[in-house]
Amino acid sequence: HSPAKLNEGKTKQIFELPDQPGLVLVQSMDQITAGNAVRKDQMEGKAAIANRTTSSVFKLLQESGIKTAFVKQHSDTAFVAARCEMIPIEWVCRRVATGSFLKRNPGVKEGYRFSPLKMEMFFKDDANNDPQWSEEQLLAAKFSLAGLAIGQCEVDVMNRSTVAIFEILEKSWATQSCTLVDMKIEFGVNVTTQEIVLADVIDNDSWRLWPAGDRSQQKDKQVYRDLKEVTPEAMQVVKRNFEWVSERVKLLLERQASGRVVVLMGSTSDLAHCEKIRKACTSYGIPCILRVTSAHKGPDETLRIKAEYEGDSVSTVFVAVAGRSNGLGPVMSGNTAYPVINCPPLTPDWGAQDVWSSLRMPSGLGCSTILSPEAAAQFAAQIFGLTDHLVWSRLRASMLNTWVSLKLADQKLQACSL
Ligand SMILES: Nc1ncnc2c1ncn2[C@@H]1O[C@H](COP(=O)(O)OP(=O)(O)OP(=O)(O)O)[C@@H](O)[C@H]1O
Ligand SMILES: *[C@@H]1O[C@H](CO)[C@@H](O)[C@H](O)[C@H]1NC(C)=O
Ligand SMILES: *[C@@H]1O[C@H](CO)[C@@H](O)[C@H](O)[C@H]1NC(C)=O
Ligand SMILES: *[C@@H]1O[C@H](CO)[C@@H](O)[C@H](O)[C@H]1NC(C)=O
Ligand SMILES: CC(=O)N[C@H]1CO[C@H](CO)[C@@H](O)[C@@H]1O
Ligand SMILES: [Mg+2]
Repeated sequence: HSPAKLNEGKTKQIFELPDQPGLVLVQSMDQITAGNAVRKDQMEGKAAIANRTTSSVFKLLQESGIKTAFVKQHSDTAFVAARCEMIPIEWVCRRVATGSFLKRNPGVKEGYRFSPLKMEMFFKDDANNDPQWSEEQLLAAKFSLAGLAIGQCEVDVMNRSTVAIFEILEKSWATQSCTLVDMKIEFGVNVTTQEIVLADVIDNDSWRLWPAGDRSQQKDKQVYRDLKEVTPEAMQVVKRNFEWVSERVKLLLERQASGRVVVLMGSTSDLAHCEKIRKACTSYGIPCILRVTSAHKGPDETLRIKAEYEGDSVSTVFVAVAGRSNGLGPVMSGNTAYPVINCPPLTPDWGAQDVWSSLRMPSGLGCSTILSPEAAAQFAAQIFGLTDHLVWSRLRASMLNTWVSLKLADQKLQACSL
């Protein structure tokens, strides 16, 4: 028997998965619409392209730590997602002024750069052409979805999440020399967990992309909206553009630079401390190698190990873990151009004195000192994040998730004390 259709829109159908009640199948259709379906053409293969785009983008965001409805690819044209009740708002985020923003804000020149990002929201109401809403209007609507009331906290979470999602996609597209001009997304409430998650899809229709920041080379759906006449040739151009994006979008998942953290410990008594550094590095997707060496007792070995990691052109951040007198970090720092982070495991008895061996340096040394092993790994990640968008995205998502948990913790505490 065929699974029940839960919903059908202009571009996709949603099916129940009978054996997995918390999940749905999101099926794209070979149809492209613009101007709220006034213009509607079939484009063969569009569904498959859209599927690839959504899958890659959601995978990128998911792996970064953004909460999304996406679960896994199912077929050429469909993916499995957490079943959501959709919040009927389109969140729009803009870096560069263009399109409808210029019409609604006469006088602003195309190309004006928003920093911070410009946020707008639109109520999804086809009959009224999706009117723009203020935050106050959204609050006044008192939506409740999957048992979750959409109040100030939920609105703030969506607003913040949209900014983080935009920044991650913007950084990722920059690796392909492509400017993410603007983006629109939707959130749903996961019916199982009542969490707000990024849902629906992100495909060509969801953003404007300008290769090399050049509007004339735009690869997004605007090409289709701008067509004066829909001819087979014109549709081929649109399709080729879509394919251009879906090919590029796969590259967003690829690491641009290779890097590693090498933790040097003075003795294996510091192994537990070092394992914490390794674990945190792994959470950012950074390989981490542990070595034992003492700059006091075996300086020749310390320098030999250093040379080993300088010799293969893989970018390296060294972390020096040495208690009591930290000779290791400063000796490394004085002899390599790679960054060195001191992460001394301080003991309660002499720690306050020992820390000075990591802080007070001879001139010409640039090593930093971070006491928490997790924070040392985070700092190393921030160094790699300068050139590796995948690491940067995990840092950015983690910042968002911390902000959201604080917000939810406060909300819970307020509710309890009422
Ligand atoms: N994970 C999900 N769980 C439940 N419903 C979903 C999920 N993802 C998307 N939907 C919903 O599926 C429906 C069909 O999507 P489609 O985008 O084709 O609709 P549409 O015609 O564009 O209408 P809309 O204006 O609501 O987007 C939409 O109502 C959409 O919100
Ligand atoms: C949403 O629901 C699914 C299953 O229904 C669950 O596995 C998942 O962890 C939930 N949370 C998120 C963020 O998707
Ligand atoms: C999103 O948050 C920013 C910063 O708090 C605020 O200025 C803006 O009005 C919000 N946008 C919307 C659409 O709610
Ligand atoms: C949609 O994405 C494809 C790649 O999937 C891209 O080539 C194309 O330009 C986009 N299409 C439209 C109409 O925006
Ligand atoms: C069956 C199929 O081709 N589906 C594709 C949808 O997109 C993902 C991600 O790019 C591919 O891995 C799938 O093969
Ligand atoms: Mg839609």
